Amino acid sequence: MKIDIPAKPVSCLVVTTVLLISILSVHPACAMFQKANYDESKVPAFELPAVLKTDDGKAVQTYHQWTEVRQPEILELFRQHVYGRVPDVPFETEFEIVESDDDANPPVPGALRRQVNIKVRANGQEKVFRMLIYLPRQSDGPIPCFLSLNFDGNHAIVDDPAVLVTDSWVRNLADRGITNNRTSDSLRGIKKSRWPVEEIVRRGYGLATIYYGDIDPDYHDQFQNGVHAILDKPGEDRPDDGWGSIAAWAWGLSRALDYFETAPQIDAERIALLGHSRLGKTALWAGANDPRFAIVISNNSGCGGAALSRREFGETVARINKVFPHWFCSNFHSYGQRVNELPVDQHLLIAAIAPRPVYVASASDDRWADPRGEFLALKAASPAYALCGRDDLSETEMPPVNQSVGQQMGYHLRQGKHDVTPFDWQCFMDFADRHFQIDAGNGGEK
Ligand code: GTR
Repeated sequence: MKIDIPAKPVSCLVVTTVLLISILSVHPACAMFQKANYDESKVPAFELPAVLKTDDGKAVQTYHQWTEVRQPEILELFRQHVYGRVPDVPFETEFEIVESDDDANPPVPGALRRQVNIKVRANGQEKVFRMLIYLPRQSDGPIPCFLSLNFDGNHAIVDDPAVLVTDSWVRNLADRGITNNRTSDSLRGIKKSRWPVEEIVRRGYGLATIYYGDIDPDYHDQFQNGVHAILDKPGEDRPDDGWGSIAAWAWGLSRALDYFETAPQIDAERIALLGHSRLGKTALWAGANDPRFAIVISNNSGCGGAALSRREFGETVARINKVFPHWFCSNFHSYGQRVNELPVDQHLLIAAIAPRPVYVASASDDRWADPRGEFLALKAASPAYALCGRDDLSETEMPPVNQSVGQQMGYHLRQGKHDVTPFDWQCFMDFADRHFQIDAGNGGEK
């Protein structure tokens, strides 16, 4: 006997859903429903804003015109349209070494540990963020350092029972038992694969890190907490170019540099700033803004970092603003459907670091971050380096995987996923060795 299943209500539902998704996917406001493009042939034609031309069309031909006119103009455009502007209010900083260890058997062989509270005061309020520092025990003079924010708390980067645990807001990690936005001792060392501390100090470098959520918690709370809360002028409406979280994290990195300038063991003139992913976006913005950072390194930073927005490959401006509205200023939110109208693209962010050494690292499986767009942005920043009399990137095509190229502008495409691996670190340290004149075979001595 044949049984007729009443198909109508089901198909009605399916048709309605499909229809709704189709409508939503073409509606400009619905970036969430748009599928990411991973097809190179579908990358739209675009024209990048010129590196060596001012906004009003004047050619930039000398080093002086670069540093005095175009570079400040680029920074200002990024402040106004992308990351936002730090409020111009007076603030004070104080540094307190809260823990230091000269243990004969240190948890990280060959390393001294320091933990420093960076206290910032403004508008009658105070915010404290804590920096963890490892330094090589053997050194002849002030030590060059890598500085990098971390995602999960200082205690997560290393198996060291003495590292203090943050009580700031953290992202929940249900599989690790973190469900109330507070971290715990049980996360000690969970991210150690990304932080080869022993190897870093063996090569003669210090490593300094701050939990990024100590500076500004990574969720949208209308900028009520973190450093926004103490620097924003009380009672004033937020301007459309008010600073977002990336600008806040970047500002915090400059406060770490303020500390290095007071610490005789550390060479504040040889600081390599490094960041991964959203913190790679942050490293680029911090490095562009603060010329005291001697080297700037972006790892897998993608959209809003090293990747060209106009390619609309992987993550797009529309999507990033939708999912992470607090990272940028509100002016940036209006560019989702008109990236070609942005007066900047991300090659200008890299160019703004010139003439200082810059390194961009991509990963082959990290299509969301658009590895090719990262390479092309670095390449497109080259004229600024050439004008400054520095080596620009001579490669015209992406190098094969796992091959580091470039002198003043370094690049590699690591095989694998979105991550920071020992291979990445090896390339970053080799790059820093070259620029800081460190002989790697010599235990890090100059
Ligand atoms: C993703 C985001 C990216 C990237 C990454 C990260 O969700 O879309 O822009 O920054 O997070 O920071 O881990």
